[in-house]
Amino acid sequence: MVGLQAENLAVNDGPLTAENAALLRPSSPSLPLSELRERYEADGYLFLKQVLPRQDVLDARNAYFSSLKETGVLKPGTTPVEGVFDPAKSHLDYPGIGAGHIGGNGKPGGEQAAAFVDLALDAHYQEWYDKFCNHPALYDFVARFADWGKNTLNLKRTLLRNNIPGSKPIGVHYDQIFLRYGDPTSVTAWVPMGDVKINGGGLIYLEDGDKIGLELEESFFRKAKQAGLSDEEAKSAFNTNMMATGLLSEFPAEFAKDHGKRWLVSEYEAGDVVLHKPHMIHASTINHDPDNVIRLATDLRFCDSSKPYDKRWMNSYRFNDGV
Ligand SMILES: O=C(O)CCC(=O)C(=O)O
Ligand SMILES: [Fe+2]
Repeated sequence: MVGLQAENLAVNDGPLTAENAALLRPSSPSLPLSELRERYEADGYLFLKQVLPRQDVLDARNAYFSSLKETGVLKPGTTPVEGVFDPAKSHLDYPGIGAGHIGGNGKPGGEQAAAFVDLALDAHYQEWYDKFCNHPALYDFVARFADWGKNTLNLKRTLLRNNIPGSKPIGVHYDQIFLRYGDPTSVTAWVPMGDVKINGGGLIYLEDGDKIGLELEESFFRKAKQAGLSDEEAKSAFNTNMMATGLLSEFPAEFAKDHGKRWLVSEYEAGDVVLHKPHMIHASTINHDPDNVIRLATDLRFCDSSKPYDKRWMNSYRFNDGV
């Protein structure tokens, strides 16, 4: 495995090296549940190796890129499942949904990009995608892990994120900001759809990020209350204390340094899934895959339907859906 010395392992504002990064801790899904739960509580994440059948993930990757092929995004002579970006093209003409921007989630790109963006959105409504998002291997695992049984609800709103090499990755955030009408017990499952090299644009987690996220949330709430808002208003006012997009920062390296923490990084294999807590701070690296492989991933969110959950997440993703 290529470790932290991988060439060009970087975030928006600079390189990740042994100075400011370390490796994510992998866990086998067959470990005792008590051990897996302890890790999730202590780390804020649980990096599950091979919890989905690899071939099912590759089939979904194949379906996705087959549907986008006609836009010319793929390198001639390569197969859809490889998902190799055509080096003759500019990533600006293939903007990723939900990559550089969340919160203000309007349609990215101009005229030139429209066909690609429309098809990338369309994928969210395909049968193969619905099946993938509801894969019993993951659903059953989460139902047991969270101990929610039949109350385990897989929220319908998901984002299929295609990070083309060189495009702008998502900034620093925690998910509760976007699920703020729900109980803060939801579980996000970040699902890479294909192998992702360590410098191929995978998700990264801040060491002790759950604790820091919780502290930030409390301070946002305090500030909103001090400004004279009611509890309900304070909830929706979190955004007024941060960037308009709901992000905490566009500069992961600086953010980690300011908090005296490192980013935890990894390569991922098709079939791996990372579960993370609603206040766990994360971001993404820039896709610098040396073979120009497009990083594709989706994020699924599970919650306990017997508790309040964010109803805005019960519809499939649309542009400008206000989340
Ligand atoms: O895939 C990404 O770049 C972002 C994913 C994310 O933020 C999440 O799964 O919560
Ligand atoms: Fe997130």
